[in-house]
Amino acid sequence: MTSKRPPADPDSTIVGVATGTPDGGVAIVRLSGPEARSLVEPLIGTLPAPRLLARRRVLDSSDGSPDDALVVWMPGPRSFTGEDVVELHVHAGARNVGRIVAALQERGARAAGPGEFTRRAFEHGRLSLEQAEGIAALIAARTSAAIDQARRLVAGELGREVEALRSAVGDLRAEIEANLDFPEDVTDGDVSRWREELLRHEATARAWLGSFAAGQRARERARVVIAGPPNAGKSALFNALLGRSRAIVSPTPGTTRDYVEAELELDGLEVVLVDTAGLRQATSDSIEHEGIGRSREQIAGAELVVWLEPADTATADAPPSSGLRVESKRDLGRRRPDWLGVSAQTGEGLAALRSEIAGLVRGDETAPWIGLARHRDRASDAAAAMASASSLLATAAPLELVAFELGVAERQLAEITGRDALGPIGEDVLARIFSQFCIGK
Ligand SMILES: Nc1nc2c(ncn2[C@@H]2O[C@H](COP(=O)(O)OP(=O)(O)OP(=O)(O)O)[C@@H](O)[C@H]2O)c(=O)[nH]1
Ligand SMILES: [Mg+2]
Repeated sequence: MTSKRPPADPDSTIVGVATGTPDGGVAIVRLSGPEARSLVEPLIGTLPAPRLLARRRVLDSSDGSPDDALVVWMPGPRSFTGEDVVELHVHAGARNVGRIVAALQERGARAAGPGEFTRRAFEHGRLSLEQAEGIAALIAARTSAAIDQARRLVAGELGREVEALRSAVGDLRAEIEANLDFPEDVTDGDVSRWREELLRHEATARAWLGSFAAGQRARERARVVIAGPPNAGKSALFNALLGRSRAIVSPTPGTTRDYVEAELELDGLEVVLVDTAGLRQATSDSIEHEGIGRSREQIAGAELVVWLEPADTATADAPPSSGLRVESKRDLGRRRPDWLGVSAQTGEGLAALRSEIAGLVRGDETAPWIGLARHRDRASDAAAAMASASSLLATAAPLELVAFELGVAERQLAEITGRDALGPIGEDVLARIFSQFCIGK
Protein backbone atom coordinates (compact mmCIF):
# COMPACT_ATOMS: atom_id res chain seq x y z
CA MET A 1 0.00 0.00 0.00
CA THR A 2 1.39 3.37 -0.93
CA SER A 3 0.26 5.33 2.08
CA LYS A 4 -1.49 4.67 5.31
CA ARG A 5 -3.86 6.64 7.41
CA PRO A 6 -4.01 6.48 11.16
CA PRO A 7 -7.16 5.09 12.79
CA ALA A 8 -9.75 7.66 13.82
CA ASP A 9 -8.62 7.39 17.46
CA PRO A 10 -5.21 5.72 17.30
CA ASP A 11 -4.68 5.87 21.07
CA SER A 12 -7.70 3.79 21.94
CA THR A 13 -7.49 0.09 22.61
CA ILE A 14 -10.57 -1.77 21.48
CA VAL A 15 -12.05 -4.99 22.81
CA GLY A 16 -14.55 -7.31 21.17
CA VAL A 17 -15.64 -10.94 21.08
CA ALA A 18 -14.17 -12.43 17.91
CA THR A 19 -16.24 -15.61 17.97
CA GLY A 20 -19.88 -15.72 16.91
CA THR A 21 -23.14 -16.95 18.35
CA PRO A 22 -24.40 -19.56 19.09
CA ASP A 23 -21.64 -20.27 21.56
CA GLY A 24 -19.23 -23.11 21.12
CA GLY A 25 -17.05 -24.32 23.96
CA VAL A 26 -14.63 -21.44 23.62
CA ALA A 27 -15.01 -17.73 22.93
CA ILE A 28 -12.18 -15.47 21.84
CA VAL A 29 -11.93 -12.01 23.40
CA ARG A 30 -9.70 -9.83 21.25
CA LEU A 31 -7.97 -6.58 22.17
CA SER A 32 -6.17 -4.31 19.75
CA GLY A 33 -4.33 -1.07 20.36
CA PRO A 34 -1.38 0.46 22.18
CA GLU A 35 -2.69 -0.47 25.64
CA ALA A 36 -3.49 -4.10 24.82
CA ARG A 37 -0.63 -5.41 26.89
CA SER A 38 -0.99 -3.11 29.89
CA LEU A 39 -4.76 -3.66 30.05
CA VAL A 40 -4.53 -7.44 30.02
CA GLU A 41 -1.56 -8.11 32.28
CA PRO A 42 -3.32 -7.06 35.50
CA LEU A 43 -5.98 -9.69 34.67
CA ILE A 44 -3.76 -12.60 33.69
CA GLY A 45 -0.22 -11.94 34.87
CA THR A 46 2.66 -11.67 32.43
CA LEU A 47 1.91 -12.26 28.76
CA PRO A 48 3.57 -15.26 27.11
CA ALA A 49 6.25 -14.84 24.44
CA PRO A 50 4.83 -13.51 21.14
CA ARG A 51 2.71 -15.84 19.00
CA LEU A 52 2.78 -18.72 21.46
CA LEU A 53 -0.37 -20.01 23.06
CA ALA A 54 -0.03 -20.27 26.84
CA ARG A 55 -2.37 -21.09 29.68
CA ARG A 56 -3.25 -18.33 32.15
CA ARG A 57 -5.82 -17.62 34.82
CA VAL A 58 -8.08 -14.71 33.96
CA LEU A 59 -9.54 -12.47 36.71
CA ASP A 60 -8.60 -12.91 40.36
CA SER A 61 -11.07 -13.44 43.15
CA SER A 62 -11.81 -9.72 43.54
CA ASP A 63 -13.34 -9.83 40.04
CA GLY A 64 -15.35 -12.98 40.75
CA SER A 65 -14.22 -16.54 40.19
CA PRO A 66 -11.24 -16.89 37.88
CA ASP A 67 -11.42 -18.64 34.50
CA ASP A 68 -8.77 -20.65 32.72
CA ALA A 69 -7.77 -19.21 29.39
CA LEU A 70 -5.34 -19.73 26.59
CA VAL A 71 -3.64 -16.47 25.77
CA VAL A 72 -1.78 -15.34 22.69
CA TRP A 73 0.17 -12.11 22.38
CA MET A 74 0.78 -10.67 18.93
CA PRO A 75 2.72 -7.43 19.14
CA GLY A 76 2.28 -5.04 16.20
CA PRO A 77 2.96 -4.53 13.42
CA ARG A 78 2.92 -8.29 12.70
CA SER A 79 -0.68 -8.80 13.76
CA PHE A 80 -4.06 -8.82 12.02
CA THR A 81 -4.71 -5.15 12.78
CA GLY A 82 -1.07 -4.09 12.63
CA GLU A 83 -1.38 -3.03 16.28
CA ASP A 84 -0.57 -4.82 19.53
CA VAL A 85 -3.14 -7.60 19.80
CA VAL A 86 -3.98 -9.96 22.65
CA GLU A 87 -6.45 -12.81 22.31
CA LEU A 88 -7.95 -14.56 25.28
CA HIS A 89 -9.48 -17.94 24.51
CA VAL A 90 -11.92 -18.30 27.39
CA HIS A 91 -14.85 -20.56 28.20
CA ALA A 92 -17.82 -19.50 26.12
CA GLY A 93 -21.16 -18.37 27.48
CA ALA A 94 -22.51 -14.84 27.47
CA ARG A 95 -22.15 -14.35 31.25
CA ASN A 96 -18.58 -15.59 31.49
CA VAL A 97 -17.39 -13.73 28.41
CA GLY A 98 -19.34 -10.62 29.40
CA ARG A 99 -17.63 -10.29 32.78
CA ILE A 100 -14.18 -10.62 31.20
CA VAL A 101 -15.00 -7.99 28.57
CA ALA A 102 -16.45 -5.77 31.32
CA ALA A 103 -13.27 -6.09 33.40
CA LEU A 104 -11.22 -4.98 30.40
CA GLN A 105 -13.57 -2.07 29.74
CA GLU A 106 -13.33 -0.99 33.39
CA ARG A 107 -9.59 -0.77 32.92
CA GLY A 108 -9.99 1.47 29.87
CA ALA A 109 -10.60 -0.67 26.78
CA ARG A 110 -13.35 0.61 24.48
CA ALA A 111 -15.96 -1.71 22.99
CA ALA A 112 -15.14 -2.21 19.31
CA GLY A 113 -17.66 -0.99 16.75
CA PRO A 114 -18.78 -3.03 13.73
CA GLY A 115 -15.83 -4.00 11.55
CA GLU A 116 -13.43 -1.93 13.64
CA PHE A 117 -10.70 -4.58 13.87
CA THR A 118 -10.78 -5.05 10.10
CA ARG A 119 -10.87 -1.31 9.54
CA ARG A 120 -7.74 -0.91 11.65
CA ALA A 121 -6.10 -3.65 9.58
CA PHE A 122 -6.96 -1.64 6.46
CA GLU A 123 -5.75 1.63 7.96
CA HIS A 124 -2.42 0.09 8.91
CA GLY A 125 -1.94 -1.27 5.42
CA ARG A 126 -2.35 -4.91 6.47
CA LEU A 127 -5.27 -5.41 4.06
CA SER A 128 -6.58 -3.56 1.05
CA LEU A 129 -10.20 -2.53 0.96
CA GLU A 130 -11.38 -5.29 -1.35
CA GLN A 131 -9.56 -7.87 0.79
CA ALA A 132 -11.40 -6.58 3.86
CA GLU A 133 -14.67 -6.91 1.95
CA GLY A 134 -13.56 -10.42 0.97
CA ILE A 135 -13.34 -11.35 4.66
CA ALA A 136 -16.91 -10.15 5.22
CA ALA A 137 -18.01 -12.05 2.10
CA LEU A 138 -16.26 -15.20 3.31
CA ILE A 139 -18.05 -15.05 6.64
CA ALA A 140 -21.39 -14.39 4.93
CA ALA A 141 -20.87 -17.06 2.23
CA ARG A 142 -23.67 -19.60 1.98
CA THR A 143 -22.48 -21.62 -1.00
CA SER A 144 -19.18 -23.25 -1.82
CA ALA A 145 -18.92 -21.11 -4.96
CA ALA A 146 -19.34 -18.00 -2.80
CA ILE A 147 -16.59 -19.21 -0.48
CA ASP A 148 -14.31 -19.73 -3.43
CA GLN A 149 -15.01 -16.25 -4.75
CA ALA A 150 -14.49 -14.63 -1.34
CA ARG A 151 -11.22 -16.52 -0.85
CA ARG A 152 -9.94 -15.16 -4.13
CA LEU A 153 -10.81 -11.63 -3.00
CA VAL A 154 -8.99 -12.14 0.31
CA ALA A 155 -6.00 -13.57 -1.56
CA GLY A 156 -5.79 -10.27 -3.44
CA GLU A 157 -6.51 -11.65 -6.92
CA LEU A 158 -8.94 -8.88 -7.83
CA GLY A 159 -6.69 -6.30 -6.21
CA ARG A 160 -3.73 -7.27 -8.38
CA GLU A 161 -5.81 -7.12 -11.58
CA VAL A 162 -7.27 -3.75 -10.64
CA GLU A 163 -3.89 -2.31 -9.69
CA ALA A 164 -2.40 -3.49 -12.99
CA LEU A 165 -5.16 -1.76 -14.93
CA ARG A 166 -4.93 1.38 -12.83
CA SER A 167 -1.22 1.70 -13.36
CA ALA A 168 -1.59 1.07 -17.11
CA VAL A 169 -4.22 3.84 -17.31
CA GLY A 170 -1.93 6.04 -15.19
CA ASP A 171 0.99 5.46 -17.60
CA LEU A 172 -1.18 6.41 -20.53
CA ARG A 173 -2.37 9.56 -18.75
CA ALA A 174 1.26 10.50 -17.97
CA GLU A 175 2.22 10.06 -21.61
CA ILE A 176 -0.68 12.21 -22.78
CA GLU A 177 0.07 14.86 -20.15
CA ALA A 178 3.68 15.00 -21.34
CA ASN A 179 2.30 16.28 -24.64
CA LEU A 180 0.06 18.97 -23.16
CA ASP A 181 2.54 21.78 -23.76
CA PHE A 182 3.34 20.72 -27.32
CA PRO A 183 0.06 19.55 -28.83
CA GLU A 184 1.39 20.35 -32.31
CA ASP A 185 3.93 17.52 -31.91
CA VAL A 186 1.20 14.92 -31.46
CA THR A 187 0.92 12.79 -34.60
CA ASP A 188 -2.08 10.84 -35.91
CA GLY A 189 -0.05 7.73 -35.12
CA ASP A 190 0.17 8.77 -31.44
CA VAL A 191 -3.57 9.34 -31.25
CA SER A 192 -4.49 6.02 -32.83
CA ARG A 193 -2.02 4.17 -30.59
CA TRP A 194 -3.55 5.85 -27.51
CA ARG A 195 -7.05 4.98 -28.69
CA GLU A 196 -6.12 1.35 -29.24
CA GLU A 197 -4.58 1.12 -25.81
CA LEU A 198 -7.59 2.76 -24.25
CA LEU A 199 -9.99 0.38 -25.98
CA ARG A 200 -8.01 -2.54 -24.62
CA HIS A 201 -8.16 -1.15 -21.07
CA GLU A 202 -11.86 -0.44 -21.36
CA ALA A 203 -12.45 -4.00 -22.58
CA THR A 204 -10.65 -5.32 -19.49
CA ALA A 205 -12.97 -3.37 -17.19
CA ARG A 206 -16.03 -4.43 -19.22
CA ALA A 207 -15.01 -8.09 -18.93
CA TRP A 208 -15.02 -7.70 -15.15
CA LEU A 209 -18.52 -6.25 -15.38
CA GLY A 210 -19.63 -9.26 -17.39
CA SER A 211 -18.39 -11.48 -14.60
CA PHE A 212 -20.61 -9.76 -12.04
CA ALA A 213 -23.74 -11.66 -13.05
CA ALA A 214 -21.88 -14.95 -12.68
CA GLY A 215 -20.65 -13.83 -9.27
CA GLN A 216 -24.17 -12.94 -8.24
CA ARG A 217 -25.35 -16.41 -9.14
CA ALA A 218 -22.47 -17.89 -7.20
CA ARG A 219 -23.46 -16.07 -4.03
CA GLU A 220 -27.20 -16.54 -4.24
CA ARG A 221 -28.73 -19.91 -4.86
CA ALA A 222 -30.12 -20.01 -8.37
CA ARG A 223 -33.66 -21.35 -8.80
CA VAL A 224 -33.83 -24.25 -11.22
CA VAL A 225 -37.44 -25.02 -12.08
CA ILE A 226 -38.63 -28.34 -13.52
CA ALA A 227 -41.67 -27.71 -15.70
CA GLY A 228 -43.66 -29.46 -18.41
CA PRO A 229 -46.98 -31.20 -19.09
CA PRO A 230 -48.70 -33.30 -16.41
CA ASN A 231 -47.36 -36.81 -15.95
CA ALA A 232 -44.06 -35.97 -17.66
CA GLY A 233 -42.20 -37.40 -14.68
CA LYS A 234 -41.23 -34.03 -13.18
CA SER A 235 -41.70 -35.11 -9.59
CA ALA A 236 -39.91 -38.40 -10.27
CA LEU A 237 -36.97 -36.49 -11.76
CA PHE A 238 -37.01 -34.01 -8.86
CA ASN A 239 -36.76 -36.92 -6.40
CA ALA A 240 -34.08 -38.66 -8.46
CA LEU A 241 -31.91 -35.52 -8.52
CA LEU A 242 -32.37 -35.02 -4.78
CA GLY A 243 -31.75 -38.67 -4.03
CA ARG A 244 -34.80 -38.90 -1.79
CA SER A 245 -38.54 -39.16 -2.16
CA ARG A 246 -39.53 -35.57 -1.46
CA ALA A 247 -42.44 -35.06 -3.91
CA ILE A 248 -45.43 -37.31 -4.57
CA VAL A 249 -45.16 -39.36 -7.78
CA SER A 250 -48.25 -41.00 -9.26
CA PRO A 251 -49.68 -42.06 -12.62
CA THR A 252 -52.57 -39.60 -12.19
CA PRO A 253 -51.96 -36.45 -14.24
CA GLY A 254 -52.23 -33.36 -12.07
CA THR A 255 -50.70 -34.98 -8.97
CA THR A 256 -48.47 -32.07 -8.04
CA ARG A 257 -50.67 -29.14 -7.04
CA ASP A 258 -48.38 -26.61 -5.36
CA TYR A 259 -44.71 -26.23 -6.19
CA VAL A 260 -42.17 -28.04 -4.01
CA GLU A 261 -38.62 -26.81 -3.52
CA ALA A 262 -35.44 -28.25 -2.07
CA GLU A 263 -31.80 -27.24 -1.85
CA LEU A 264 -29.37 -29.26 -3.88
CA GLU A 265 -25.65 -29.17 -4.67
CA LEU A 266 -24.72 -29.80 -8.29
CA ASP A 267 -21.01 -30.00 -9.10
CA GLY A 268 -20.18 -27.70 -6.21
CA LEU A 269 -22.92 -25.24 -7.13
CA GLU A 270 -25.80 -24.90 -4.70
CA VAL A 271 -29.20 -24.36 -6.27
CA VAL A 272 -32.83 -24.43 -5.25
CA LEU A 273 -34.56 -27.13 -7.29
CA VAL A 274 -38.29 -26.57 -7.81
CA ASP A 275 -40.90 -29.16 -8.86
CA THR A 276 -44.07 -27.64 -10.31
CA ALA A 277 -47.61 -28.63 -11.23
CA GLY A 278 -47.88 -29.89 -14.82
CA LEU A 279 -49.03 -27.26 -17.31
CA ARG A 280 -52.19 -27.94 -19.27
CA GLN A 281 -54.87 -25.74 -20.78
CA ALA A 282 -58.29 -27.06 -19.85
CA THR A 283 -58.86 -27.95 -16.27
CA SER A 284 -62.06 -27.51 -14.33
CA ASP A 285 -60.27 -28.25 -11.06
CA SER A 286 -59.82 -24.89 -9.34
CA ILE A 287 -56.97 -26.14 -7.14
CA GLU A 288 -55.08 -27.41 -10.16
CA HIS A 289 -55.82 -24.13 -11.94
CA GLU A 290 -54.26 -22.22 -9.03
CA GLY A 291 -51.30 -24.63 -9.06
CA ILE A 292 -50.70 -24.00 -12.76
CA GLY A 293 -50.69 -20.26 -12.06
CA ARG A 294 -47.98 -20.86 -9.46
CA SER A 295 -46.00 -22.97 -11.94
CA ARG A 296 -46.00 -20.04 -14.33
CA GLU A 297 -44.76 -17.71 -11.60
CA GLN A 298 -41.95 -20.13 -10.78
CA ILE A 299 -41.01 -20.37 -14.44
CA ALA A 300 -40.95 -16.57 -14.72
CA GLY A 301 -38.65 -16.25 -11.69
CA ALA A 302 -36.34 -19.12 -12.62
CA GLU A 303 -32.66 -18.83 -13.34
CA LEU A 304 -33.05 -21.93 -15.46
CA VAL A 305 -36.12 -23.89 -16.59
CA VAL A 306 -35.71 -27.62 -17.15
CA TRP A 307 -38.51 -28.37 -19.62
CA LEU A 308 -39.50 -31.99 -19.42
CA GLU A 309 -41.51 -34.10 -21.88
CA PRO A 310 -41.86 -37.89 -21.73
CA ALA A 311 -40.50 -40.21 -24.39
CA ASP A 312 -43.78 -42.15 -24.56
CA THR A 313 -45.97 -39.22 -25.70
CA ALA A 314 -45.91 -36.70 -28.48
CA THR A 315 -45.49 -33.01 -27.74
CA ALA A 316 -48.87 -31.41 -27.25
CA ASP A 317 -47.97 -27.72 -27.05
CA ALA A 318 -44.92 -25.95 -28.31
CA PRO A 319 -42.18 -26.13 -25.65
CA PRO A 320 -40.88 -22.78 -24.37
CA SER A 321 -38.14 -21.28 -26.46
CA SER A 322 -35.66 -20.89 -23.61
CA GLY A 323 -34.59 -23.41 -21.04
CA LEU A 324 -33.02 -26.81 -21.10
CA ARG A 325 -35.07 -29.38 -23.04
CA VAL A 326 -35.04 -32.79 -21.50
CA GLU A 327 -36.83 -35.96 -22.53
CA SER A 328 -37.92 -38.12 -19.60
CA LYS A 329 -38.76 -41.81 -19.41
CA ARG A 330 -36.02 -42.72 -21.88
CA ASP A 331 -36.37 -46.28 -20.64
CA LEU A 332 -39.67 -46.32 -22.56
CA GLY A 333 -38.37 -44.98 -25.87
CA ARG A 334 -36.74 -42.09 -27.63
CA ARG A 335 -38.89 -39.57 -29.44
CA ARG A 336 -36.77 -36.38 -29.37
CA PRO A 337 -33.26 -37.52 -30.26
CA ASP A 338 -31.68 -34.05 -29.99
CA TRP A 339 -32.96 -33.46 -26.43
CA LEU A 340 -31.01 -34.52 -23.38
CA GLY A 341 -32.48 -37.88 -22.33
CA VAL A 342 -33.03 -39.08 -18.76
CA SER A 343 -34.82 -41.82 -16.91
CA ALA A 344 -35.74 -41.40 -13.29
CA GLN A 345 -36.39 -45.12 -13.27
CA THR A 346 -32.95 -46.33 -14.42
CA GLY A 347 -30.87 -43.27 -13.58
CA GLU A 348 -29.82 -42.90 -17.22
CA GLY A 349 -28.66 -39.39 -18.11
CA LEU A 350 -28.91 -37.98 -14.58
CA ALA A 351 -25.18 -37.27 -14.24
CA ALA A 352 -25.17 -35.50 -17.61
CA LEU A 353 -28.22 -33.49 -16.58
CA ARG A 354 -26.57 -32.44 -13.32
CA SER A 355 -23.49 -31.12 -15.03
CA GLU A 356 -25.51 -29.50 -17.81
CA ILE A 357 -27.61 -27.60 -15.24
CA ALA A 358 -24.52 -26.56 -13.26
CA GLY A 359 -22.80 -25.36 -16.44
CA LEU A 360 -25.78 -23.30 -17.59
CA VAL A 361 -26.33 -21.72 -14.17
CA ARG A 362 -22.67 -20.90 -13.74
CA GLY A 363 -22.50 -19.29 -17.16
CA ASP A 364 -19.22 -17.84 -18.34
CA GLU A 365 -16.85 -18.05 -15.43
CA THR A 366 -13.69 -17.39 -17.33
CA ALA A 367 -13.29 -14.08 -15.52
CA PRO A 368 -15.16 -14.36 -12.21
CA TRP A 369 -13.51 -11.29 -10.79
CA ILE A 370 -16.24 -8.97 -9.72
CA GLY A 371 -18.63 -10.31 -7.11
CA LEU A 372 -19.59 -7.28 -5.05
CA ALA A 373 -21.88 -4.48 -6.22
CA ARG A 374 -19.47 -1.80 -5.00
CA HIS A 375 -16.67 -3.20 -7.16
CA ARG A 376 -19.01 -3.46 -10.14
CA ASP A 377 -20.08 0.18 -9.75
CA ARG A 378 -16.51 1.45 -9.57
CA ALA A 379 -15.42 -0.69 -12.55
CA SER A 380 -18.44 0.52 -14.48
CA ASP A 381 -17.63 4.18 -13.77
CA ALA A 382 -14.00 3.56 -14.75
CA ALA A 383 -15.10 1.96 -18.04
CA ALA A 384 -17.42 4.90 -18.73
CA ALA A 385 -14.61 7.41 -18.10
CA MET A 386 -12.33 5.48 -20.45
CA ALA A 387 -15.08 5.43 -23.08
CA SER A 388 -15.46 9.19 -22.91
CA ALA A 389 -11.66 9.63 -23.05
CA SER A 390 -11.74 7.51 -26.23
CA SER A 391 -14.40 9.60 -27.88
CA LEU A 392 -12.61 12.81 -26.89
CA LEU A 393 -9.49 11.49 -28.59
CA ALA A 394 -11.54 10.53 -31.64
CA THR A 395 -12.94 14.06 -31.97
CA ALA A 396 -9.54 15.72 -31.48
CA ALA A 397 -10.72 17.40 -28.26
CA PRO A 398 -8.08 19.13 -26.10
CA LEU A 399 -5.72 16.62 -24.49
CA GLU A 400 -6.41 18.15 -21.05
CA LEU A 401 -9.93 16.76 -21.23
CA VAL A 402 -8.66 13.32 -22.20
CA ALA A 403 -6.19 13.32 -19.33
CA PHE A 404 -8.92 14.44 -16.95
CA GLU A 405 -11.16 11.49 -17.92
CA LEU A 406 -8.27 9.08 -17.49
CA GLY A 407 -7.70 10.52 -14.01
CA VAL A 408 -11.36 9.82 -13.23
CA ALA A 409 -10.93 6.22 -14.38
CA GLU A 410 -7.82 5.79 -12.22
CA ARG A 411 -9.61 7.21 -9.22
CA GLN A 412 -12.55 4.83 -9.65
CA LEU A 413 -10.20 1.85 -9.87
CA ALA A 414 -8.25 3.05 -6.82
CA GLU A 415 -11.46 3.08 -4.81
CA ILE A 416 -11.85 -0.68 -5.34
CA THR A 417 -8.65 -1.50 -3.49
CA GLY A 418 -8.52 1.60 -1.32
CA ARG A 419 -4.91 2.14 -2.27
CA ASP A 420 -4.88 5.88 -1.85
CA ALA A 421 -2.21 6.82 -4.34
CA LEU A 422 -4.50 9.61 -5.53
CA GLY A 423 -5.46 10.92 -2.11
CA PRO A 424 -7.28 9.21 0.73
CA ILE A 425 -10.52 7.33 0.20
CA GLY A 426 -13.49 9.27 1.54
CA GLU A 427 -14.64 8.63 5.08
CA ASP A 428 -18.19 8.09 3.77
CA VAL A 429 -17.00 5.21 1.57
CA LEU A 430 -15.09 3.57 4.43
CA ALA A 431 -17.87 4.07 6.96
CA ARG A 432 -20.38 2.47 4.60
CA ILE A 433 -18.18 -0.56 3.98
CA PHE A 434 -17.16 -1.27 7.55
CA SER A 435 -20.55 -0.61 9.09
CA GLN A 436 -21.77 -3.72 7.26
CA PHE A 437 -19.41 -5.87 9.31
CA CYS A 438 -20.43 -7.43 12.61
CA ILE A 439 -18.99 -6.32 15.91
CA GLY A 440 -15.88 -8.35 16.65
CA LYS A 441 -14.74 -8.58 13.00
N1 LIG B 1 -40.93 -45.72 -17.02
C1 LIG B 1 -40.77 -44.57 -16.37
N2 LIG B 1 -41.80 -44.04 -15.72
C2 LIG B 1 -41.62 -42.87 -15.07
C3 LIG B 1 -40.38 -42.21 -15.10
N3 LIG B 1 -40.50 -41.06 -14.40
C4 LIG B 1 -41.77 -41.02 -13.94
N4 LIG B 1 -42.45 -42.10 -14.34
C5 LIG B 1 -43.86 -42.43 -14.07
O1 LIG B 1 -44.68 -41.44 -14.67
C6 LIG B 1 -45.80 -41.15 -13.83
C7 LIG B 1 -45.86 -39.65 -13.54
O2 LIG B 1 -44.73 -39.28 -12.79
P1 LIG B 1 -44.68 -37.95 -11.95
O3 LIG B 1 -43.27 -37.73 -11.55
O4 LIG B 1 -45.71 -37.96 -10.89
O5 LIG B 1 -45.09 -36.91 -13.07
P2 LIG B 1 -45.26 -35.33 -12.94
O6 LIG B 1 -44.67 -34.72 -14.15
O7 LIG B 1 -44.74 -34.86 -11.64
O8 LIG B 1 -46.83 -35.16 -13.00
P3 LIG B 1 -47.76 -34.02 -12.39
O9 LIG B 1 -47.34 -33.77 -10.98
O10 LIG B 1 -49.11 -34.60 -12.48
O11 LIG B 1 -47.59 -32.82 -13.25
C8 LIG B 1 -45.62 -41.99 -12.58
O12 LIG B 1 -46.41 -43.16 -12.71
C9 LIG B 1 -44.16 -42.34 -12.59
O13 LIG B 1 -43.90 -43.59 -11.95
C10 LIG B 1 -39.29 -42.81 -15.81
O14 LIG B 1 -38.19 -42.32 -15.91
N5 LIG B 1 -39.57 -43.98 -16.45
MG1 LIG C 1 -45.60 -33.98 -10.08
